[in-house]
Amino acid sequence: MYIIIAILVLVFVVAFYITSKRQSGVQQANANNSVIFIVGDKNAGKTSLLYCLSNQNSSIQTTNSIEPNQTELAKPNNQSVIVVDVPGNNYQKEQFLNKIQEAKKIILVTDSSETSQIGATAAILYNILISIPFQKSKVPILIVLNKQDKEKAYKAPDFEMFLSREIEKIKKSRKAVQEQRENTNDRLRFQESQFDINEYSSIKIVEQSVKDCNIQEVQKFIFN
Ligand SMILES: Nc1nc2c(ncn2[C@@H]2O[C@H](COP(=O)(O)OP(=O)(O)O)[C@@H](O)[C@H]2O)c(=O)[nH]1
Ligand SMILES: [Mg+2]
Repeated sequence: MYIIIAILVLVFVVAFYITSKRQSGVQQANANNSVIFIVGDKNAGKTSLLYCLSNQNSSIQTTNSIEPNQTELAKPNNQSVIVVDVPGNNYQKEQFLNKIQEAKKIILVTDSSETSQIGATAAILYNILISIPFQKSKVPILIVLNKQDKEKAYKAPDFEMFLSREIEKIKKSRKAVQEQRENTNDRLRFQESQFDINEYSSIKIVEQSVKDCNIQEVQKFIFN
């Protein structure tokens, strides 16, 4: 009888040891992975970009953009990077802003043939800039002016001008609110000087066309 109990206890101990080892292994693997977010207005080309990156990789989970799609890419140094396509309805949510601290890098995609996207793009950028994780660690951001193949597509200098105008509008409306409770880490709204993206050394702007998977700049940003 005692022998049976002793054997059972031994089996439990060994099983527990094995599962706990395996779990810590998984946690370690996750810690080594870096996460990159693809954000941007609806129709900007986020999902197209993720498809190009994954090269129609079967690990990609396609949904109707309610939940994030993601893919895992192998880096030359054997580490991997997880790229997440964040759906357009998520940017205002605490949940996304809290997750920024997990992000090693952020790719902000905009349809540069649609000036109507600049307002939404500016709002996403603004929320990232005033988030505590960004202010602490200055996560590198790549702004992709997508759909350069389209005739009407604007270039980087025009984008910078439009963006600055939109950020100023956001600053003004947030200053008008002036509530203490609301986002106390939003110091940007009190900045007297006009918003200038060139003052942020961690932000880079590139012109690109995801359509034919011409995404060299994005790949450089991810893998460097
Ligand atoms: N002309 C052109 N169309 C593009 C480009 N990138 C994406 N699209 C198209 O834009 C639409 C929206 O793309 P999608 O990736 O679904 O955008 P998302 O909503 O940001 O995920 C699709 O019809 C794409 O085929 C591009 O570089 N050029
Ligand atoms: Mg999408």
